[in-house]
Amino acid sequence: MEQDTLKADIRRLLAERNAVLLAHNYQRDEIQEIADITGDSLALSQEAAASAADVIVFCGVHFMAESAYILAPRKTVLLPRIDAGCPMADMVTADQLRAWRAEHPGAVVVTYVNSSADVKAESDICCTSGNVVNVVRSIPEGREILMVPDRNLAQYAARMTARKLSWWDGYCPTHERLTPADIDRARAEHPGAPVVVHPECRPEVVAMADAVLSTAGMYSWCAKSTAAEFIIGTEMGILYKLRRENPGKAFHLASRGLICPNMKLTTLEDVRESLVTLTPSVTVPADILEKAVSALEAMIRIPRDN
Ligand code: CIZ
Ligand code: SF4
Repeated sequence: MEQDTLKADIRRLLAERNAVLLAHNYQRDEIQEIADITGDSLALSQEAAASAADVIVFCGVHFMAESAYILAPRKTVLLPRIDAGCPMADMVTADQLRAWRAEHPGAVVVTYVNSSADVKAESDICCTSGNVVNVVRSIPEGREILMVPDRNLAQYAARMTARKLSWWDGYCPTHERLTPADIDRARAEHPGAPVVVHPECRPEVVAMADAVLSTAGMYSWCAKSTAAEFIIGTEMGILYKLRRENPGKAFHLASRGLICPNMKLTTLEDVRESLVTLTPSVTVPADILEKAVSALEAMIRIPRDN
């Protein structure tokens, strides 16, 4: 089917179903183009909760749809590709976290939103890349802090807050691929362009960057900057909106490896099919939801730091 026909079909079905289409900043260009709202996982979950729609079509990965359901359990939350997961979220299980926690009585568990609902349910507070620094600062000095699952985000937060943290050994395979040699090469190709990277990158890459930001932070930083070109160290989907919102500026991906296969799974055909069948839907069992919602709500009360 032609893209235009597919898009028209999707818009019609969205209206018929009283549905809203949310797309993560790492989704394919055509998905972002047709979405009602694009954003990071935090912004999208909040939009899901605030929306008057009966159905949320979440174009992203599984943990994001779970978070949307946790914050809006009366709505139908569709994840057009149920196989779109996050390898980093899968690197820690609820059993593993319970066992780690048991070894550290009294510790505060800070869990990155890139985690399953089961893991969130074992946590005190969640964080995103947009508020991790403020979340850590909100914890009283002297309390032990355990962070899951991202070792790179945890090391970034430890450096920014000068706090001692313990971290789980998880990582994002996509961001992990970006190396200091890639940054050197990009800087040689684009002299003077600021290097803007995500805190999921390795600490040695983070140390080389001019700015370390969430995707939401990157949009506002690049819009405000007077630079004419930028080297971007996060998943390539971010380029769509950066280029559209900043027509006079050039954005170069720091490495060709910055593609998340899971974020690229969802196609227009999948979205259309999902709206026709109202499947696959994502739910969270009530006992898990009850515990996970307090960690997510605690996170939402902490303002963004970027
Ligand atoms: O929180 C998110 O949506 C992710 C995965 C990245 C970011 O920095 O926005
Ligand atoms: Fe997970 Fe990394 Fe893909 Fe985000 S970019 S969904 S953290 S694997």
